[in-house]
Formats: sequence, C-alpha cells, structure tokens
Amino acid sequence: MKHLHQELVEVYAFQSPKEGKSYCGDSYYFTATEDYFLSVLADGLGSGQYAYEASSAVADVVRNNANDDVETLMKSCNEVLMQKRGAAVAILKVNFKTKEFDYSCVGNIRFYLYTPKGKLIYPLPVTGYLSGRPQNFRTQRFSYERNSKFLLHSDGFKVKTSKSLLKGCKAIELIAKEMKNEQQQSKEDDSTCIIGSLH
Ligand SMILES: [Mn+2]
Repeated sequence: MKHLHQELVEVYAFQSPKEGKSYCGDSYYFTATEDYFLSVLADGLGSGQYAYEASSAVADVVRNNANDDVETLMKSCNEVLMQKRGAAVAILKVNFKTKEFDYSCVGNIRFYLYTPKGKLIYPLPVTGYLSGRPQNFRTQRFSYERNSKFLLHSDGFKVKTSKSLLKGCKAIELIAKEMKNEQQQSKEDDSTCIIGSLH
C-alpha cells in the first residue's frame, strides 16, 4: 500500500490489475504541501497496456502541474488524451487553509467524504469519459470539517462494507487494511482505492 502522512492529511492507496493482466489500466497520483492535498485517479478505457498508457498520461499531467486548479487540470488531462484511448478522470484538491475542497469527475469514478458527524458529501460525476474532445466539466467546491474521511475509487473496486467502515471511528490505516483484504477476492476489472483522512 502506498502511504502519505502529513500533519493535515493521511492517505493510503492500493490497486490491482484485472485478472490475467500485467498492466493495471488505472493510474493515480497524490501529493501534499503545507497548503493543499491533490489527488487524481484515472481509469483508462478497457484494460491492459493501452488503458495504462491513457491513465498514466493523465497522472503525469497532474504530477507536472500540481499548482493548477482543478478545472485547469481537468482541461489538461482532456488534452493529453487526444490520440490515446480515453479515460474516466477524477481530481480532488483540498485547501487546508480554507478547509474547502474542489472536486471534478468525468466518468465512472466515485468519491465519498464523511464528516465526523456523519454527513455524507457525494458529488456525482459527469457521465462519459475524457478523450480530447470538447468537454464540459462540473467542478464543485465543498467545505469539510477536521477528521473527515474520504474514499476515491475506480469502478472495479467493490467492497460492500466501505461506507460503514468510513462512517465508523476506526483509524484510517485499519480501514485501508480491511478494505484491501476484502478487495482481493474480486479481479473482474482493474481496481484502485484511495482512502484518507483530513485533520
Ligand atoms: Mn474500470
């Protein structure tokens, strides 16, 4: 599992390829500074090498332009997918100072955030996928409270208990481990899960 731990954010991520594939068609990236946490998850269309090439190009664009805002990053992701297989793309950027986050998604990637009081924030994606064609985005801004937990996952990630795990008060490390163990049984699609808590 990949792990990032800073004063204001802790994140775990894990992924697995579709059964029999050497490439995972999902790619992700995350980083944190003093001011923000940024994460992208991309699910390349189909599976295998060409799905990987599309999704990893998206992850690279976000890595190389981490200071951009979410709307600008989504546009850059769309551009890089021209001449490639398309991808579902979700970008999350958390502003630690204002305690707000921006989120935008095109395609079948899911995001949930639970506040410690149990309020659920669940922005719906724009349907479709990015492929370099002109595209409208729906970038939304929400506020969050300290100790909110979030989950960002591709459609291949299927864990029945994820919502109840997030709502509970277990440490994020334990939740990530439980989800990973439950996940290992299903390999019908590339699967990626990014789970974190905001402090
Ligand atoms: Mn998928």
